[in-house]
Amino acid sequence: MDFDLTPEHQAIRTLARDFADREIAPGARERDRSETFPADVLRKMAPIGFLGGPVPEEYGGMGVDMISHSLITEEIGRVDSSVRTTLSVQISLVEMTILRFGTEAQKRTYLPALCTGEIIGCFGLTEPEVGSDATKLRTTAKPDGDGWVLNGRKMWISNGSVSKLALVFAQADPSKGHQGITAFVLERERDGYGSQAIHGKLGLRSSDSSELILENVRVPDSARLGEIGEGFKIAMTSLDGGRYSVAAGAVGVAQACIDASVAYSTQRQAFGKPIAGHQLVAELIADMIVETEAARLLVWRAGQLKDRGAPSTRETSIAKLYASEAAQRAADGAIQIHGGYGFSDEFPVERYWRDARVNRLYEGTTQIQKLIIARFATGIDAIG
Ligand code: COS
Repeated sequence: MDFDLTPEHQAIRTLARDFADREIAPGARERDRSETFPADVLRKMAPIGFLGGPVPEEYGGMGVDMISHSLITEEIGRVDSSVRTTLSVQISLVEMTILRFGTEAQKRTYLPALCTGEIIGCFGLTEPEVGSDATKLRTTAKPDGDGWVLNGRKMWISNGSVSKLALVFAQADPSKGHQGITAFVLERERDGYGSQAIHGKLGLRSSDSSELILENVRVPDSARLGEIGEGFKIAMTSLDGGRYSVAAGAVGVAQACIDASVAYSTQRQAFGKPIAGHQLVAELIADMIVETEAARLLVWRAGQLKDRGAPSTRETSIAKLYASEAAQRAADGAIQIHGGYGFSDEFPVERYWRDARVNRLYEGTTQIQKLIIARFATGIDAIG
């Protein structure tokens, strides 16, 4: 067991930290206010390789390990969760899924373009009436000649309106339940494929969240990802990666709350001294530090398992649950420390709080993570 980062890990963290501070942080508040998708940030990120971190170099990625992937994700999440979300979907849900389950032709066609940001991808699992119970998808895929016809709607799809590529999960054989679900790689140009951006979100205002509309979308069988009926397993495997990325991003938010709170509390005076000198403020900061460091170690543990190719579903759910809850508590504490200023976007902590909220919802709610964790312990299914 080794809790130290290697020199390579430290170097990649420094690279990501510098990029995040220089290129992402300065525009974060304005993008949040104007709900502007961070296309310019992604363009700058592409040449460094951050859009394809863990994808092997032969497919256009950096080929970094999962610890490095978490370090990059944490640093980006530290300054802007909207950018981090865009990246988590692009890498963990789209690229890694194509890498794992795609044919050689699909990998060669899509991965290099995804890793350079030439195309943005999205992951179409959730539907207007299907969230946690992902086995009950209503979107259908019907065989049609040498291809398929897809019909349905997908909801809360990050990158949905800005993407040229969508992984879509659809029911191809309702008699088989979740074993009828089949995955497809859809290119946007297809007739009948539309999207509608969702506005008025509590947080992640500069990331794109959309509804996808699929009306008689015809695709060739070569657009199928994996085997017929393998879609649910593909989705769950992808979510093991996505949840890891969310957890790392949440650690970044929690760290940002510590940094902001330390800076503010050592300057702001009350009762004749910096507020950091008051015990109840010191306690808030100490709690944030303890929980953030615990969350980070949980992420690294899951990452080590992934790097070894060992099962990591349980450890990923633990990291995702703990880090996302810890980030929310840290953001709440940070607002408390900032007082009235924490309630305005003059300081970033209110954005951290709003953005942190969705980590407890997307890619499996906190409650779903608890059910997964408990099922590992008891062997008894409390899901459904
Ligand atoms: N990796 C690979 N396969 C998995 C898996 C994983 N992490 N988890 C489950 N599976 C497989 C199981 O092995 C099982 O395979 P078989 O059909 O061969 O038996 C199948 O998937 C069904 O699994 P399970 O019995 O666990 O399904 P449940 O309905 O009990 O539970 C939960 C599934 C609730 C865990 C799942 O629906 C879930 O994660 N829901 C939340 C969805 C979500 O995160 N949505 C966010 C969308 S992305 S923003």
